[in-house]
Order: sequence, then C-alpha cells, then structure tokens
Amino acid sequence: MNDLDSLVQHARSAFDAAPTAAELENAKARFLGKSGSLTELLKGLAALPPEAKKARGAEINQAKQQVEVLLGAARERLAQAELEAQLRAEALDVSLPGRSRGTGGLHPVSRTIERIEAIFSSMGFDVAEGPEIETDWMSFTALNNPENHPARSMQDTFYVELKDAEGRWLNLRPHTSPMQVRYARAHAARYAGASPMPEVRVIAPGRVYRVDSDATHSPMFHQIEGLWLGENVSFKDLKVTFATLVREFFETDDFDVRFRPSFFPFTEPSAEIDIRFGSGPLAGKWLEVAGSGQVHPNVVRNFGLDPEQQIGFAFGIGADRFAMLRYGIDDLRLMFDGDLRFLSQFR
Ligand code: 2NL
Repeated sequence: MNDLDSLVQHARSAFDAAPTAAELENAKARFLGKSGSLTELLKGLAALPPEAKKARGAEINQAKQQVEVLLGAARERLAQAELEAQLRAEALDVSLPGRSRGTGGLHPVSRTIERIEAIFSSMGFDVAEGPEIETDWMSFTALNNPENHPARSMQDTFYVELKDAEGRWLNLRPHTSPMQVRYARAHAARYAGASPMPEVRVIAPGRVYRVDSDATHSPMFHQIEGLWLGENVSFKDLKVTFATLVREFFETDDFDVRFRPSFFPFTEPSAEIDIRFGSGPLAGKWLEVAGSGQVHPNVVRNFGLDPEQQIGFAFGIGADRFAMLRYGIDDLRLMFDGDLRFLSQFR
C-alpha cells in the first residue's frame, strides 16, 4: 500500500470513528485543513521536477477526492443519526388518552335550591331573589319584631357600617323574609283595589347571615322561605304544600308530618314542622325541618294588605339542612370549605 492509499485509509477510519459533527470537522482539518496532511503533500510538489510533479500531483488529487467523498458520506451519516435521535426524542405517543377538561358541577346546596324551586313552581309559586343587605325595617320592623327583640341585637345580627337614606343602620339579612315583604308589597301596590285580589304565592331562596358558628351553625347559610296569602288559605294548605315538598324532594311517600306549637314574632299561631321517615337511613326519628305559621295580621298590614281580606301561612326551611338530609352529609362545615374531594362527589 503506498503512502496515499494509507492516508485515505486513515481518513476513512478517522471519519468513521467521529461520533459528532464537530469531531468530524476536526478530523477533516487533519487531512484537508490548512496544514492537513494532503495540503502538506500538495505543498511538497513544488520541490519536484516538472514530469514527476504532474504524475504525483494527479495521484494526490485523486486521493484528495477520495477523502472528500469519504467526508461527504460521513457527514451524511452523522446528519441522519442526528435526525433519528431528534425524532426519537420528540416522538409522540398517539395512543395516550387526551387530557380532558374537568367537568364542573353544582354545589349540593345549589342543587337542593334548584330542586325545591322546581317543586314550588309546579305548585304555582313564584321565585323571588333580592338584596342581602337590608334595612332594619325590612329585616325586623315589617315582620312584627318588637323594637327591643333580642334577634335585632349584635349577638344575632351582622350590622353593616352603612346607613340608609333615613340614617338607619343596614344589616345582612338574617332571613329571606325581607324579599317576601318586598314581593308582597309590590303585589299589593300592583293589584290595589282589585276584587278579588290575586293570591300571593312566592318562595324566597338565598343566603342569610347570623352571628353563630359551630358544627351545626354557619354565620352564612341558606334559607328558603315561602308565603301563601289568599282569601281562604289555611294550615290545611300549609300541610298539603309541605307534604308535597317532602314527597317530591325526598322521592318517597313513606313519611309523617307533625306540627309542633312554637313562637315566631311574624306568625300567630306558629309551628315547627317535623317529619319522620318510615324507611331509609333516617327512618323512625322525628326531624325538625321547618318553622311556620299563620302570617301575623300586623305583618299583613305591613305588606299593604288588609288582614280581614288576606290570610295565609309562611314558612322557613334551611336549604343546607335539606341538602344534608338528602345527601347524607353529617357536618355542615363540609359544605362551605370548598374542598373538591368533597364537592366532586356531587357532580
Ligand atoms: C325558621 C323560621 C319561619 C317565617 C319563617 C315569614 C315570612 C314572612 C311573614 C311571616 Cl314575609 N313569616 N317567615 C314564618 C315562620 C317561620 O322560619 O326557623 N326557619 C328555619
């Protein structure tokens, strides 16, 4: 093997051994660079006589071409390897399941309120929603609360550091009754003088506030109050209305309803409503689920209606309590912690 053949062999093994494009270029420099071995050989031609120069020059150029071909092949090989490595690194596993968007859901209390609204709608009740910040008159006075009644005191009611136009302190409504007062007063104004006066049938769902906080009381909770007034609306209607609510909401016929005498300033007479299921996880125990009563004549007057003409009942239920009974939740606080591990069970 002559010196040129062995130089080509050396170049071949150097190029083959280069693991990266950068090292291949270093190897190239050793043969074809400014002071590479082939370049040095070409420089050496100058010292030869003309005949020998021509023959030797042709041989060196042939070797140089071989080295260039080898270099081209090596570059190609490395570029291909680099591409394959990149494709491997960027490979997509198209068999992976997609990342889906989580589905939201209504809070158990919202679901409870929506279901109760649907049940009362089917019995001809309107749904009225309104302000959570109220005047003293709306929260207490209109509802026949004596001026010195303890429910008005700071222990029970959240007052807001704002006064209304007449300079009276505002409060966070402790019940949704104010919305029924607003509704009944609008009704009285709209149908003033009408005979017969159309009935008032309305429920008022929403957030209410009281200074109270333990395992069974939250300073914010949800109430649904109902009001039905007409010329001849009685406790019999209250009992049927309530039994319909319980039957539809809990999806059972197997229960009893009991009225237990009680006191509220805004109703007279007043009653707690208890229910007892005959089967299921709550069977056998009387559960207190609502307060109720015949609307007090003073309250009817505050609606702008005549208590000699309009009579009926009102009731208040805790929507949170209904949600807990329906879904088997045993701690009220779970409902307001916003913990998705709890909430996602109700999607
Ligand atoms: C309770 C008590 C009750 C009412 C709410 C009411 C509303 C108007 C007029 C008269 Cl506008 N009464 N609401 C009546 C009796 C009881 O709720 O402790 N509920 C959980």
